[in-house]
Amino acid sequence: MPAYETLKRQLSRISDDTAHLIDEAEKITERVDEGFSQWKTTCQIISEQISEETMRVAVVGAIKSGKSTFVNTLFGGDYLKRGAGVVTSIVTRVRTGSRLRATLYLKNWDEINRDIDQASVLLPARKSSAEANHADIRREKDRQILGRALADLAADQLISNDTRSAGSVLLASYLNGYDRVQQVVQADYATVVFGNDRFALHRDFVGDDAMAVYLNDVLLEIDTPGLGEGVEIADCQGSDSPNPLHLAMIQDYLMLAHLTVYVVSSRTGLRQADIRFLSMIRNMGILETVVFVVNCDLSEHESLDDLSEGLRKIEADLSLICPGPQMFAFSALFLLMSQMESDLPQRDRDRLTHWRRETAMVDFASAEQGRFQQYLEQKIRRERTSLLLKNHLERLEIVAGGIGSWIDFNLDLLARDAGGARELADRVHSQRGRLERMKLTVKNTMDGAVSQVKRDLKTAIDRFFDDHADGVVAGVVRFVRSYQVEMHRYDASLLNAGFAKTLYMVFQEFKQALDAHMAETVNPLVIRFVRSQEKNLMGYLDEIAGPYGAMIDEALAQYTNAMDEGKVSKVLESRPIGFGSNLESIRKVAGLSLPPAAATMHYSAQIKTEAVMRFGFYKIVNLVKKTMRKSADKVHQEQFLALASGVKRMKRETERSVLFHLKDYKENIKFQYMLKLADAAATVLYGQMLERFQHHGADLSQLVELISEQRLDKANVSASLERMRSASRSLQDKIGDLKADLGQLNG
Ligand SMILES: Nc1nc2c(ncn2[C@@H]2O[C@H](COP(=O)(O)OP(=O)(O)OP(=O)(O)O)[C@@H](O)[C@H]2O)c(=O)[nH]1
Ligand SMILES: [Mg+2]
Repeated sequence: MPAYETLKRQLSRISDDTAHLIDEAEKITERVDEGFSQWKTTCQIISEQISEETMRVAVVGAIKSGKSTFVNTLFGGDYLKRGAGVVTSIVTRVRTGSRLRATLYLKNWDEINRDIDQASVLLPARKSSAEANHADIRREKDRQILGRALADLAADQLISNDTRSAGSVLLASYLNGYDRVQQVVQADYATVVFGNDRFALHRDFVGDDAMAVYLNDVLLEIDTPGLGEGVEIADCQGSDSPNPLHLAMIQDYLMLAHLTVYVVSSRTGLRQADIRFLSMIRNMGILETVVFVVNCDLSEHESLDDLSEGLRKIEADLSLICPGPQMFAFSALFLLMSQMESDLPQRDRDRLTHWRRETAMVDFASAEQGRFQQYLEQKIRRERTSLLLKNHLERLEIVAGGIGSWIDFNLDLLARDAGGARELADRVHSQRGRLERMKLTVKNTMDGAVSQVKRDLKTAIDRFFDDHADGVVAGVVRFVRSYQVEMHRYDASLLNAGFAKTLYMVFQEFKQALDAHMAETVNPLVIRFVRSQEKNLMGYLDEIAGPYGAMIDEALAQYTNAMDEGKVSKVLESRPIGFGSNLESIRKVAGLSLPPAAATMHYSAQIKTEAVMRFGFYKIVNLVKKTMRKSADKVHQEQFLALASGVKRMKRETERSVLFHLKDYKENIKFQYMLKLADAAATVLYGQMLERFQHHGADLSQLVELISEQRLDKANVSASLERMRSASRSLQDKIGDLKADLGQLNG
């Protein structure tokens, strides 16, 4: 059985050969034909997409559960830093490549400045300076202002290491890293590449928060077979990070993943953070793509019995969220060390030797690891082959079949004398009229269906974001309104640092809580909703198109009959026209993607600082005026009241901005994504229908003309056509064989 890589190359060659055959056919008719160019485009798209077809595997789990160690075992070496303990969480994608290379994808300046704007809402210093026009970290003045503001907060002990808010951490990281990255960040998306000998250096960048904050993600290409071409494994750090932005980054990857490996450490078992994360996965509607790997710490368990007991407990806990979980238990570190034994330092080698003495546990773990390996390989095989089969080979079959029929028909035509050819062409011509009319009907039906489906999509999206009691928007409003600020916690801060800074801290905490609500509750529901709408869309269009497959074939059969004794090749067996798993390639071709998960948190751009501050500020002025005549207690009380009213305004203003923002977000999902997707899907579908109509190839009148005018060297053309016929037949045979091979791999 040939390997996937070989099959992929075969497919690509078939596609090129088919395109070549179309070129030759074009040469014979001496003209460019619409049908031919349609076919050629198909071949071209297939060639391009085959090499990009990627199966994505997400690896998630709590901090220090062994995700990086596990991913390393898949490539047999310490490529990803273990025990990194980085604060800035980044999705690291790893795949097999021709050489060792780390590519760091940087944010662009707009993204960075937007992050900064978001994080500095209500930051006292911003009020006077860059508020009207947005912050730009490239300006020295802006960096100074931000730096001073952060230093101020630190001096007042409002931010210390354990109370630092996500916002102030982000700002501090951006400022700290600026000097080192300013040369590489660009207005457009830029990358930094560490190849071969410099590979390990990428860790200095990724491992330093101040620089890592400038990254969108990281791709490692490893020059070992790994899991094979076209498989990408993503180490998703930070699934239990308190920073909702990290969760959003992971959600973006999970959305597109074909398989999710959830790593649980046997040392800790399932914890609250795991349950939360898994509930989120469930709400996203992708629990069925999840398998569990329990990373067994061999030092932690006294015996196999003890380990088994732990595993039973984990399985029972998991079952509450994910009934009948698919679970594998082995030690990632043990496996990795065994793989790299000769390169290990003595200390690790001793550890390995020590572990090996635990034969019962080691045997159990190896058996489990083997079981997992088998599972993974099968899963990859299936996923990749079905991507190739459904997305490409079946389309190629239609095109190759079509060009084959065209060759047959023209050979038949050439066998006639000029009169016979003319007569046949006339007959065919009237049949062609029928086909053209039918094409028009199909087009109209499709157009109608697309309008309808777009109307339905709009309605569904509006309803999802409506203000009904159990909707996400109402949920957010409830969250904002019921958020309680424990005022007494800010007593000291009010006295020492004053109103404005205290309000900033209050807002930071509030924003963090609200963002967490967005990431954990709103995003999964939105994602699930969008996925279900995508599914409806595809199903609906398929339903519309399905019957046309048979109708087109019937019309083509009549067309063939009209050519009576023209021994035209068999009509393709009727196959329903459909998308299969094409959604992803439709997105790719149309350049569409859902707004990133973090988009739900971008509401703070709408917050008008003055609206929150004005009242409080007025109070403060009053306060200062009266301070002289008041007791300390009284002053404190008034400060307290000022803060209380500031908080009230903050909540009201946030609610307003969130509502405004979600409306905007809704319209984006509608117009920038779903409706465009509907159009793109319909275009693809219509193209597939045209391809089918095209089955008997180009308009024949040109060739008949050439024959009757005797401008065509019949013998010559016949010889070319004969050559093409044998090429076409061998092509179709190859397609048949490849289909069988892929089918077998898939089975
Ligand atoms: N004793 C023991 N240690 C392990 C095992 N697996 C991983 N470790 C160690 O545990 C530490 C954390 O493992 P990582 O693979 O970095 O965990 P992670 O999930 O990637 O951690 P974060 O990326 O920080 O969330 C590392 O020092 C590993 O060497 C194991 O099976 N046994
Ligand atoms: Mg890690």
